[in-house]
Amino acid sequence: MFSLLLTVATIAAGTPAAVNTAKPPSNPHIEVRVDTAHSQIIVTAGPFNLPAMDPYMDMSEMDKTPNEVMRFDWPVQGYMRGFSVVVRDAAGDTLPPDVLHHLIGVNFDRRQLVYPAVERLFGWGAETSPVVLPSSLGVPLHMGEHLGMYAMFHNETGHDIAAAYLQLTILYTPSKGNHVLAVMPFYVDVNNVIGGVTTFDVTPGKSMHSYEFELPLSGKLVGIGGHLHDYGTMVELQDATTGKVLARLKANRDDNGHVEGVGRFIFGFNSDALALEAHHPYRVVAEYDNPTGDTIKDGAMAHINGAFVPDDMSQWPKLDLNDPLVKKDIATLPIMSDMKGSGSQSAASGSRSRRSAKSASPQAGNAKMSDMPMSPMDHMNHVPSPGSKPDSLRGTPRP
Ligand SMILES: [Cu+2]
Repeated sequence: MFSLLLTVATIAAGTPAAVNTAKPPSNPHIEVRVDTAHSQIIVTAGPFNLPAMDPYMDMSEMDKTPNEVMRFDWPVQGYMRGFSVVVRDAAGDTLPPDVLHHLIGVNFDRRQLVYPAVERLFGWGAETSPVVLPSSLGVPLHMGEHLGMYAMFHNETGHDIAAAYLQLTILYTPSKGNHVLAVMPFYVDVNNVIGGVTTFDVTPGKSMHSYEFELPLSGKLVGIGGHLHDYGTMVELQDATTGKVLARLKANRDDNGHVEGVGRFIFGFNSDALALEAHHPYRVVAEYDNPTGDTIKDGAMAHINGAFVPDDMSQWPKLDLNDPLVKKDIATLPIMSDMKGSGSQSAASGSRSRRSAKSASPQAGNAKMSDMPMSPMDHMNHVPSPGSKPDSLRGTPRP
């Protein structure tokens, strides 16, 4: 599902766009089109001017590429149930998927479940495959709701791209005439710093990090996924009162401890979903095991995200735009703390440039971007067949 799209399309050098030496366009605009026949919303943004980047330079160089938040309004009364992204050039031809490092969607009208921060509605990385929820599920959105998205690009094609266009296709289910179970994004991090970096240092040997939290309303988790950087071993959800492990997501590591992926778990959509109680203490715990003997500055991240079905949607915490943390979150939105962590991580490990890390272990770099704090959908685009073995352990019997 998260298989890498390693197809590298060859772009002919010297396309009309590339030879244009005039000052390139730098004010991308956004266009939203609704295709009611196919229940699709097509959001096109651009043009973006993407100078060629040195593949061996530090990832922080990416901060120089356009990454403003582009706002648009949700144009239908209905549920979001999937999305996909392609990048095209001025001629409409598809660009290599890894030109787009990530694209994050934000809902400025709704708060996150755990944190006083705006909702991260969806996320896309170069390695993401199109996401589709079962038709009976969807993220509820109201017509006119204020959304936005921001992108980070990484042009390693070897030549400048004067005008790139993002094309986001969102699948929706109209509210009218459809019975849809509302699922909401769930995100909890061992070190979430709103408006700051969520990365932390990886000390030699084993280390644990945790964060205790409560939910403002009760509901059920139908599926979760985890995110860890290299040397992470697992991230788990605990009942903080009893210490019981509710779900453990193990990292898939190679012999050197490089993380190639983190487990995900679908509890189920009905009575088998994991019930979480309002105002009850829970804990997210992550373990790292760093064999290098060195501290890796800002090398780690750990979070769980997933899909949450509230018992009573009307109890969802209100977004308080006067809350200093919410203000800070919005003000710092395009800042990608994750990549800063990755950048210093590759710097710390010296010889591992992005490209060499990529070829040595195709998913290692991408694990960083594959499940960011945003959408339930990353983890929902497949439903395990009955009797299939989950790739994570559940510590307690089903309720
Ligand atoms: Cu990360």
